[in-house]
Amino acid sequence: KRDINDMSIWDDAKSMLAKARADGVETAWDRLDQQTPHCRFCELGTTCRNCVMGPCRISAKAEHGGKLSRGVCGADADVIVARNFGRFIAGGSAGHSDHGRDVIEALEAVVEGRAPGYQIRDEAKLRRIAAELGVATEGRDALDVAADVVDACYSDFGSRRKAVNFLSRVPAKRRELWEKLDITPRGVDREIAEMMHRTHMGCDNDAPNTMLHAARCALADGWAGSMIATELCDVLFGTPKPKMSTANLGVIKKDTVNILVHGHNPVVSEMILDAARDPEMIELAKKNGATGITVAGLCCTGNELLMRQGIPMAGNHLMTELAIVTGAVEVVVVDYQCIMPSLVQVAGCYHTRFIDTAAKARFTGAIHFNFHPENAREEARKVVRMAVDAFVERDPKRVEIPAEPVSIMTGFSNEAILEALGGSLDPLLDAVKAGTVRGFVGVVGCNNPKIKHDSANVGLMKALVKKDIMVLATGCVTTAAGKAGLLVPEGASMAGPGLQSLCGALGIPPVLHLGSCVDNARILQLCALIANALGVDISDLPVGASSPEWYSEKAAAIGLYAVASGIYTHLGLPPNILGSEKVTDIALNGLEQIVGASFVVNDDPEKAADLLDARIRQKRQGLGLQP
Ligand code: NFS
Ligand code: SF4
Repeated sequence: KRDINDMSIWDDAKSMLAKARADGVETAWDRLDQQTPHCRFCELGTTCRNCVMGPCRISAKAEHGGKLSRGVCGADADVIVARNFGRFIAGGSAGHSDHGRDVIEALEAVVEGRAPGYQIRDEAKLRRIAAELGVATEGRDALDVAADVVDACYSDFGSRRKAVNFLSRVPAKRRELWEKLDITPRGVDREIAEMMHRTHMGCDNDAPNTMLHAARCALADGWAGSMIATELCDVLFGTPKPKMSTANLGVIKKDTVNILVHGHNPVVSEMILDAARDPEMIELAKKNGATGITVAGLCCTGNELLMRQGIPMAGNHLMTELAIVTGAVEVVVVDYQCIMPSLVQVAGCYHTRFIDTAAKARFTGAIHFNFHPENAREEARKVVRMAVDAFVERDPKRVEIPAEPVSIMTGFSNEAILEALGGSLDPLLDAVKAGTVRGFVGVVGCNNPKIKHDSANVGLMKALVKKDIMVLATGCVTTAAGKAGLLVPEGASMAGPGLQSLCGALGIPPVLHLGSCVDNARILQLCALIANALGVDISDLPVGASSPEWYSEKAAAIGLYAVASGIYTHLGLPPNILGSEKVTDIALNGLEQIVGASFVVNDDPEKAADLLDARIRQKRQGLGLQP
């Protein structure tokens, strides 16, 4: 068995890994060991299962004597790797964007008066978005405006547009480049469907061409699917404002009923939180011997509720199994994405109820509540009730809560950042010009048991802030940043002198939390705002992106839309493309010539920080600034 000290950098994780072993609970690390070594063909991306003349696998190895250089249809490694990568990107784009569509549906249900419990909480933002979408707002009722916003957003998913709506936010130079390359994203579903079409046997058999469409597909995610999810959730649940909260497994309380929300779409988790805050429910909890009800977050729906409502974060991706191992969780309620099916088994080892809520994400062995906007408020009450009832079954002898929570600061939407700056970007631009802040890097994404849990996430962030590079965090990186002390103003003591002084002046942390993974759209928008203010392209900015411990299709889509938007992007481990030199070279070099940014892969966070630093240096010089 692996040494627990090599599995995570955190004490709360290590304690629970030990408890999992003692309790006979299998974790992702155990299963990774069972799966290792992985299929080499699949790792290289050179297997194809796109038709039943195959499956085929390609090998350039001498021992195969040149006999495995093409699939039955004649596709070579380049074509197969590009096709697989394209489908991978389509999968990620579909995840974010279908989530975006669900949010449109929730807003539509509000407009039609059939979503009790939901409302428009930020009407000013609704009107701002409406104006951007060309929807009339003067003298109109909020619900009428929302009805037209719903229509405009739906239209971004179809085939009738030449470009998605929020392209109006993109700097002109970038839009022209996309036009020239013919990668302007037209419609979310269209680009995803076209990716599936192109990768059918006998269609797009030219790797660079497939890669370009992968970029288009990812851009539809970033500038439409994800952006719509973010913007409309702000309308429905409020635009995040800075606030304090807490993180790590210590947020699970010994004496309260504990409900963990997991997944991505706050349309479900917001209602759970609402029901859990109902005094009647709290009274019931007290009757059962608890002092109250805690709702804590896992992964991205946790980030959504953290940003807007300040709920505590129990953990990120690799903490989801371990949170249940505390033995103090009554209910895990999930919607979709990044929810390990193993959670059903882990929950089964304790008194924990595992509840799924989405017709499109059912888990065998789970308790199902069929949530939709019409019944969500009611269903959420049933879920909370179930948690309260389960509390009496908790076995105190099996409870171990391994940490005291740490403080974190959250809520840095672009609106909040602008407000903190006094309403204009100028103070920030001045700080960049003066070199107080040398640049920005979005550190985003997941955990992956192939990498010591959070070691690269934290290592990279610490190395960057030391170089006076401000970090913008989203997704599962958030909890890592929080546990490392980087999400509080005091964390500035870990930063270089410039960033330290800026953080001190504004009372902000060196790592700003911008939200969940769809909220990477906020980072895109911020980059566009800065580029427009300076009259340059996004690729001219001293910025970068990184996903040090990524695992998912969605993270790859984010990386690709960042690159295609002009942002140099580091990955801690490569996607499964190394079986094609051509595709690998496009990702690492070719894209720089085409879209002005590329990927870089490096598993050493210190080296990654140096690479991002060198990029920022180069871009600062390009803008005529001190490196
Ligand atoms: Ni992002 Fe969020 Fe976490 Fe990775 Fe999964 S929860 S959408 S994919 S694992 S950061
Ligand atoms: Fe093999 Fe070609 Fe079919 Fe893929 S599409 S499985 S390479 S025959």
